[in-house]
Amino acid sequence: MANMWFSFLSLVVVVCSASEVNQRPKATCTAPFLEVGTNKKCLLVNNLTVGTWNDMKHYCSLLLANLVKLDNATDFADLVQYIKGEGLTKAYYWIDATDALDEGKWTWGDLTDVTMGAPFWSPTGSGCSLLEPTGGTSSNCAALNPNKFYYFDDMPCSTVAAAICEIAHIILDLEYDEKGKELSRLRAEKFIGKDYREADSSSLESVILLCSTFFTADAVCDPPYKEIGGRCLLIDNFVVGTWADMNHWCGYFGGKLATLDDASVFAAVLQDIKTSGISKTFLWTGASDSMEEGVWTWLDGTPVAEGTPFWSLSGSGCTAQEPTGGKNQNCALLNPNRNYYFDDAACTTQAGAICEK
Ligand SMILES: [Ca+2]
Ligand SMILES: [Ca+2]
Repeated sequence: MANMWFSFLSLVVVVCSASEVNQRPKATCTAPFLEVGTNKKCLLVNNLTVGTWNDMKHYCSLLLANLVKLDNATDFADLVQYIKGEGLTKAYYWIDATDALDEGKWTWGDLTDVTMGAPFWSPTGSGCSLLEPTGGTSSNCAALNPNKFYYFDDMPCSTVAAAICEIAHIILDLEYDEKGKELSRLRAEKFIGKDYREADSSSLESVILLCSTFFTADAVCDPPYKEIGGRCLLIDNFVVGTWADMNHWCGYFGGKLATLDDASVFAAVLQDIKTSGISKTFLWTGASDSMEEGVWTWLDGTPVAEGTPFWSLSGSGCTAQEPTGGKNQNCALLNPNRNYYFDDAACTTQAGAICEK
């Protein structure tokens, strides 16, 4: 028995060391599509051609493409940076999300569920404490709203807006990845259930899938830290204190206030807050502009990303974006009254902490 385990693990290690087998097929975008973001989505952000949601879905289909699917916070963050960087601002952009088929149930064109809440949907309402979508049966299509810093917003599908098209072969890549993950999971369950002989290890593919399970497995975190979004984090509000106090507190556990510099990590933190049942509380991050007003940095000195999908909206009609506190507010926390989007606050505010080791 032990020998069989050993030889199987050897096989996994040997095959996994051939790293090229795990690489996603390289995306090559053909004009008019351009590669955008770390996941190399092939996108066309066109603010000149406009129409209803259906019109623009048709327009994309003429290019053998579809309206963009944004089910990944990193892709969303990269796209917003691209729109800003290219000066493609001021347009509403249709995306592939709709609840026209079943009011309140938002799906992408491939009928997968749209992730609701932060960090995708726009803050709205009094004090920006609510989140879109709020348009009910009169608003059944989603767009990136330039007046809401490109967060998702539901609009009447008859609204005339621009579009972001995504070429189909990337969608196929993503489907391949998702299927791969699902197969990995099923096979890993069999393996862990010691029924590994039934796992089809004779085919190279299944071993590769097992590899991806072993080698993208959760980071091992020392308690009280736990793996959240691939980082070792501690989200706690049992003790509250100033920003400096709580950074010191994190130090008791060998860490410091967290660097939430990645949209997918931020999304995972939000998910953890939602599922862990932690009571509604302000939570310090490691971001501050104490050293130089307006220049936000993490504790390691790296710059804090501006804008969407990290920072809350504020002001009447939610048409401004944090940070807005100037010299009085030099530390950033996750604000429970703003669905835990980033907000600047006085560093003396009493808040819990997100620590990272
Ligand atoms: Ca609706
Ligand atoms: Ca400030």
